[in-house]
Amino acid sequence: MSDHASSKPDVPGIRPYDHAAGGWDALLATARAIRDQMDTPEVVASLLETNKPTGFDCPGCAWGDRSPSSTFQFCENGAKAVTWETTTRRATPDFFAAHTVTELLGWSDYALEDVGRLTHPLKYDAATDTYRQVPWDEAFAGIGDALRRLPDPNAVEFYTSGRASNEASFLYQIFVREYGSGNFPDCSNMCQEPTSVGLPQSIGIGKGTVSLDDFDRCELIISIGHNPATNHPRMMGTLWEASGRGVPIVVLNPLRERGLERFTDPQDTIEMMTGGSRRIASNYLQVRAGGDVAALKGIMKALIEFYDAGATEALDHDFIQQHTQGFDAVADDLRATSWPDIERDSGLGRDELESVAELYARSNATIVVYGLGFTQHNTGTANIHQVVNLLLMRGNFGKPGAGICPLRGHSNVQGNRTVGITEKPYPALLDGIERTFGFRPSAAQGHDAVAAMRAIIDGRSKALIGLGGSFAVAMPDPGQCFPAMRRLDLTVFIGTKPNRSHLLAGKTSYVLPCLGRTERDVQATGHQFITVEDSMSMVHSSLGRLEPASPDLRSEAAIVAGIAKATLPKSRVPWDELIADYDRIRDAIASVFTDFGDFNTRIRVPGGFRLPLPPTERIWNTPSGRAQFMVFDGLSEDSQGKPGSLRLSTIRSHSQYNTTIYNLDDRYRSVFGRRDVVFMNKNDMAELGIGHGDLVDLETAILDATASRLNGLTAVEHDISRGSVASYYPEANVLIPLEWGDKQSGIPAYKSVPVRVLRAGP
Ligand SMILES: Nc1nc2c(c(=O)[nH]1)N[C@H]1C(S)=C(S)[C@@H](COP(=O)(O)OP(=O)(O)OC[C@H]3O[C@@H](n4cnc5c(=O)[nH]c(N)nc54)[C@H](O)[C@@H]3O)O[C@H]1N2
Ligand SMILES: Nc1nc2c(c(=O)[nH]1)N[C@H]1C(S)=C(S)[C@@H](COP(=O)(O)OP(=O)(O)OC[C@H]3O[C@@H](n4cnc5c(=O)[nH]c(N)nc54)[C@H](O)[C@@H]3O)O[C@H]1N2
Ligand SMILES: [Mo]
Repeated sequence: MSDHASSKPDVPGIRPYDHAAGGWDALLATARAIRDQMDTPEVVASLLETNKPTGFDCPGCAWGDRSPSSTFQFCENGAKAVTWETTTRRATPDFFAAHTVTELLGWSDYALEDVGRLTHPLKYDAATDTYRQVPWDEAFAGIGDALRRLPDPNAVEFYTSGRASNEASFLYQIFVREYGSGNFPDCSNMCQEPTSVGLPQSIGIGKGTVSLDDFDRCELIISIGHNPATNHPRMMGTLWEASGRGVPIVVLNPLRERGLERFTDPQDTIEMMTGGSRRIASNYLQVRAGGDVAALKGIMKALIEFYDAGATEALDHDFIQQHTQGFDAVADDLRATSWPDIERDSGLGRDELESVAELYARSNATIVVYGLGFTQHNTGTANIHQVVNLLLMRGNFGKPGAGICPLRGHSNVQGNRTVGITEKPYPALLDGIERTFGFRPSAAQGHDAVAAMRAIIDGRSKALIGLGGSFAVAMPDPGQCFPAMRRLDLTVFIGTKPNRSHLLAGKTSYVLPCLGRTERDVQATGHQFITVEDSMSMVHSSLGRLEPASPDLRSEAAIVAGIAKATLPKSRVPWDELIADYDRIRDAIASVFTDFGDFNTRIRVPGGFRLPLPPTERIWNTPSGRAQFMVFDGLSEDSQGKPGSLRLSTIRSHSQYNTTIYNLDDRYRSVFGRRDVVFMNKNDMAELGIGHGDLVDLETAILDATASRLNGLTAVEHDISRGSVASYYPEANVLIPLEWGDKQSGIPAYKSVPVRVLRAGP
């Protein structure tokens, strides 16, 4: 980009940023976050407790941790997540009395959360259009009463955002199932659902199979559709080390992301002092948005061609024979797929794909890691199948240094699933609940996120409870979702800071403030810790030590229990006993889920324990007892876009956490102080007659769908593949129809929306 940057016109807020990711600028940004949000030394010192065995689990991401003895790992965005929670600002009842909900709806997402931590339970008062303080008991009684009065438990949606601890999520799902609902829309439905659905079909479990030790031993990393310097910053240390060992790193991403190109490790004194950096990607393939199936098929086709030409070591024949099923059908499909089609749909050259196949054929231990750029597509589940096909071809499961690594989003989204937050109940879960609590929940499938929002829009669902998060803002199509929320009979949000979803108050609405991870949680038997599961299936404890933001906060687990007791006076669950001592919740978890045997002992070993992952022992819990090659007929779903449309990817800036906006900079992409931009390829711009800095409108261009528009963006020339454009989430969600997504997993295709870019009218 920088070579022609000088010839481009000046655009406010767009300044070339040429440094490697990390380095001094990351330290400075951390210092700024601390200065802006925290002003007591005790709180600043708490940062050093992040991810230590005696400290709290970082709420920033779900990347694994090194051995328990390791020192504090520096991470700019982890520090931002912590400072955002430990801020000294407060959203008090006085604040809410002074601002009507209508007024607050006009504030930006950034301004809303920046008010600070919620301090008291609140109830919406329609007469004054304000949230008013309400005593906890009154809030619980009101919610219980409203839930009991609803004629059908399945008319209530129970949303979970992935920060909730194992203990809180477990109690929540037990409560919901005893109440009689099976509706569990959750944030996992929006990020890794294709993994949860597709991976079990392929290898018998819906989780990643690698550990951090595997990264020390791998010979090749293939990294698809994620932006680790921003979203999984602790992963940068791992990639940096692998690069230092000379491991090739192949990147598939439409955008050139700085952190995937070069990284200066703030932990490395020499690099910091000399201004040095390390290359991350050895091969950077700028795939077209939505072109990953085509790219993977290209790599696999090349592999088959090497094999057919006599290089039989290109495939792991013994593994395919002993452990898999369906290889021939996949090989036939690849032979029948033409290179010109692969090149057109992937946007990549045959030579680029063949070079990757050569690297892959030479590697004895390959890890594929992927994020949302790979999952949030109409072909999300098919993408997972294809990448597993690739790994199976060379036996990359059940040996050191090899495997699959889906990057989970929220710090405990994987744990939420493990302890039973799922709209698809399975027999072992129902048996376990019956064994432990003496009731058998319904086996019926409930609503996932899209189905839940559809039911709210259609008026079939009457109430929404949100354990964290900002459901309405996270979903596509706010034009439909926002007004529908306000028609609900009851909304309840358990959160730490005010956000837009809280303001979309239904007829009766409560906002209940909870403790964050960093804060001391004291119950009847004393100071409690909670547990979480990271992307590597490691379960470990997290202990908050800070003084709570307000004496009126309660833990998420205690709030769930309060609602449950008020809703189900004859509950079979001993709520008070469980809340008094979280060890008892963990005993119940171990009773329902046999993988958690001896939970309370094993969790006290520093570093915690790993849940079983059968594919790492080459055990395949699939119907055939083998790993399954899966055919996908085709290369992409391009046909659903109107002719001439481009593919829009909605992405995160460096200064946001999902719907939480920390500030308006996106340093690594050279954007400062604004978010109203659309990144475009210069050839696409030339073809459309759009210049760098021009005002444009985006219009959805899906066949048979009504077009919605996002007006007044500034077009920014960027190093992005042809045919692809990118803009920020959540602003761009107006362009995405609710049901635009993967039919198999239900995930919205947030990364692949056909759009037109139009010059803004006068
Ligand atoms: N600081 C911070 N940390 C976070 C979060 C946050 O918002 N802020 N969010 C958390 C959550 S919940 C999640 S799920 C994760 C998200 O972590 P990521 O998966 O890294 O999320 P995105 O920013 O959405 O980035 C996706 C990447 O995919 C690329 N991409 C877009 N379209 C395509 C495509 O068609 N093919 C390919 N191969 N790539 C594509 C984009 O260019 C971008 O680099 O991070 C977690 N961690
Ligand atoms: N267009 C587009 N849309 C997307 C995505 C995308 O890539 N593109 N990504 C999707 C993904 S991956 C996700 S995960 C969703 C995010 O969806 P959510 O998880 O619903 O959203 P967050 O922004 O993480 O939630 C922020 C709120 O959580 C609350 N909170 C913070 N910490 C805590 C805590 O410890 N406990 C509780 N109870 N509450 C807390 C605060 O009140 C804060 O306002 O968005 C999805 N939407
Ligand atoms: Mo996510």
